[in-house]
Amino acid sequence: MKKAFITGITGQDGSYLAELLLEKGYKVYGFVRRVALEDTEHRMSRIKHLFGNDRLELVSGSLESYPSVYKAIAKVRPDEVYHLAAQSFVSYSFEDEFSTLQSNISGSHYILSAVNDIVPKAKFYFAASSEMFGKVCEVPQNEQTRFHPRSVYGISKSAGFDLTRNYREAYDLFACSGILYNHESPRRGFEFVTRKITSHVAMIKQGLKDTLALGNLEAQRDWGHAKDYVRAMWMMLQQDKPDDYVVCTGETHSVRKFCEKAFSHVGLDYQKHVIVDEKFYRPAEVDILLGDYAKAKKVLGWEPEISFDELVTSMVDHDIEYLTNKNKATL
Ligand code: G4F
Repeated sequence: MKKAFITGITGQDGSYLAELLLEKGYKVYGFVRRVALEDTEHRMSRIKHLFGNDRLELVSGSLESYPSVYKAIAKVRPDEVYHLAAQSFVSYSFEDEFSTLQSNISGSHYILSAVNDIVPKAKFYFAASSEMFGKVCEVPQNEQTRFHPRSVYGISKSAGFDLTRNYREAYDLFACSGILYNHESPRRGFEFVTRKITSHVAMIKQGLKDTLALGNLEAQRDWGHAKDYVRAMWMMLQQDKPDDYVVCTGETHSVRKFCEKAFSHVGLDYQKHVIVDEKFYRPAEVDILLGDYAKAKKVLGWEPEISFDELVTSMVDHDIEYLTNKNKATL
């Protein structure tokens, strides 16, 4: 039985990836912090439904400690490693540059080094990001597009991408990076703009709130569904050769457009509820992201299956249902 090791298993992508790998017959090991094990109700909410599966095991440790990462890899000896864990909220990276750089770069370095030392034949996936393109020098972006990150988060992902490529070139590790564009779902954290919008749509619809304060409504993103994107991660590790791939939908929409769709899905006019608050503006913005997934399509046979409309409506429907079941508790 193949063994997969996932960092970030309690997050949106980790939970969908764990489901996919369990369906495919893998034994799945999730690397989690001890605090998460002690607070399963909140921190494990996305994977709680998988707990009955005896092919899922959680290994406690911290990406901030090399010995802890080393011990976990030595214990599991995985065939495939998916490194998804990171401080992934771009806004926060402006507030605490140092911890974002420290945890994102060192965490990636520790795990690459441990994998290379202990299981050099394992296949490794790094969750890179379209934030690396930042102030884009071309539209659409592809694997050849030059990076110009606009946040410490983007810088940390560029460093992780370079580390991953270097382990591939210097030590022959089967190491791939997925340059993933924004990907969302009903499991998205509430701090990201899509879920902030859909959760507020639900609360406004139920009469629990009246306004939604946002920052830059003109920013454009290539938004896909996380479920489609974890499939691409797995496909990268099933190839004969390691490589890097852009994973996106090839469509871009503004935050304003997302609002319009989400509010109109429940018969509301976003213009009556959305207000702009400058405190949500970033010191440096990524104005537009639009990817070209031609390489992933050609080499992996990957294509997104869930449309932008389905993404928006499924998130709104989920949040409405959630509120209804919670007897109108706030989201
Ligand atoms: O949802 P966001 O916070 O996502 P962002 O910054 O694009 O990053 C996400 O996608 C990346 C891939 O490209 C990942 F690497 C990263 O980890 C994360 O998953 O913001 C999207 C856009 C931004 O332009 C932001 O300025 O929405 C704009 N925005 C406007 N008002 C807001 C808000 N974003 C947030 N979070 N909250 C607002 O009130």
